[in-house]
Amino acid sequence: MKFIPTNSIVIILIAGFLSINSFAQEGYVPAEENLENREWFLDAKYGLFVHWGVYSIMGGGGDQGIAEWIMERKSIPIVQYEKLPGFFNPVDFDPAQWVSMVKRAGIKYITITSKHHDGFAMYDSKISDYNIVDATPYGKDVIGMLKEECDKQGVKLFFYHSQLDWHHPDYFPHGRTGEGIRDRSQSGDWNAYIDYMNTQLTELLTQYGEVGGIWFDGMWDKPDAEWRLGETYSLIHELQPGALIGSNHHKMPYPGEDFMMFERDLPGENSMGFNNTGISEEVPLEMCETMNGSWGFNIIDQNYKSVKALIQTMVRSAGYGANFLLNTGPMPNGQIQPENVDTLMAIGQWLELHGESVYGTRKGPVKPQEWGATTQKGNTVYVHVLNHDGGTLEIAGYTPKLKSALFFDDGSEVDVKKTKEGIILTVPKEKLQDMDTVIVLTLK
Ligand code: H79
Repeated sequence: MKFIPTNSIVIILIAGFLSINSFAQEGYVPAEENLENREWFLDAKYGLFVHWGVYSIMGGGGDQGIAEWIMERKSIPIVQYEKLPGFFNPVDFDPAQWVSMVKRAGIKYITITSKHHDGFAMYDSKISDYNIVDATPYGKDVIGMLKEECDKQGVKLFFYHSQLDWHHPDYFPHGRTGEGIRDRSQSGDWNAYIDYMNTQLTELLTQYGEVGGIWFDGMWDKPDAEWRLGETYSLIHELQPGALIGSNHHKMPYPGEDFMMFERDLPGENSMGFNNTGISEEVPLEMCETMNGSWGFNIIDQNYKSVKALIQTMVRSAGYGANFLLNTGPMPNGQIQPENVDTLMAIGQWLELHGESVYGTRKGPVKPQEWGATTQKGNTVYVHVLNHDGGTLEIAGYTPKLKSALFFDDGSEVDVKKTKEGIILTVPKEKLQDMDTVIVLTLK
């Protein structure tokens, strides 16, 4: 091997890690209202993710886990897929019902698909007819209707917007997905596609008043393309300085991004195989999770997680300081699956009693462990015992000065012993709660 000077190795390494996109909105300084919204976001802790589109009609096409990806997974040609909007008629869509359900369930914000990878706009887009108002018999702007109701009831609305687009002719060269869709265009003007996307984002940020933010997805389809992120992020922050931008690109946040998300993973875990980044210390975190194995409506996917499992994931997530964005895929008639409503209400019931230990908290002093997690609010630390048989619970490496230690549910005292390494709590079997045994430590 030829001799390569050390500084060129450094440059080669840096070039390998930093793509053009890494520079994004270089020099971005979040506006005052953006920072306020980040605090609001951190306090909110719990959102509802909504995957709704013309794919919902297909109900997963008979396969578990397939829904909003059906165009790709079943190689449906564009010309055939374009028939779907003609069948989309969600006559039972009642935004007031959605939002009051959300409120009763203790959910603070909704993130809904304005456009998924199939390229179909679920709102009144002027730049393309491939949208719910122009292409469906329903003919109404469900996003606008939902936003109006959210404003009425004080729930924030975020837009999930796919950068990947299997439908648009200028999404070219193609990325790593969608090659089976045989009638995609074989040439195209990439910059025209980015202009199109920026126009749609402008519509979303000017037609509906103030929104919570934009949840980007799909950049991983073409990680090395010139996405002109700096331009897109500046545009969003100019139109709405308070809007929080996040992108599910499976990398550490780029400049201009206001939160970091983890798909189906607690921060720092990599059970999906693509979340192998670090955890940002700079911006708020959010994890998203499905109730079964599908994001969009899937008629046969009964692989539901229990209410207990979902609550415990939410609590562990809060233990990392991360929000929990729980997904539902509404049915093509516009209703949310009754099973999903039941689950959301059961979680809501738990939150009604124990919400204090989740809402408004930040990550606790002890990182989530096998036994549970901790959250903190001022001088109150909540110890969430999630997985324990009762008896002593040693928390190593934590030596707080305690004023009191009480069981959340009945206010009785918790026996605490101090050791050199930490503290030992006694959690008698009869004090164990099914979902989460919360212990409230008040610090001196
Ligand atoms: O909207 C939902 C899904 O439709 C979307 N994100 C959530 C919120 C999603 N798209 N893909 N995935 C979820 C997981 C699949 C990732 C893969 Fe790949 C894309 C596997 C192969 C291509 C990215 C690139 C991860 C590995 C390589």
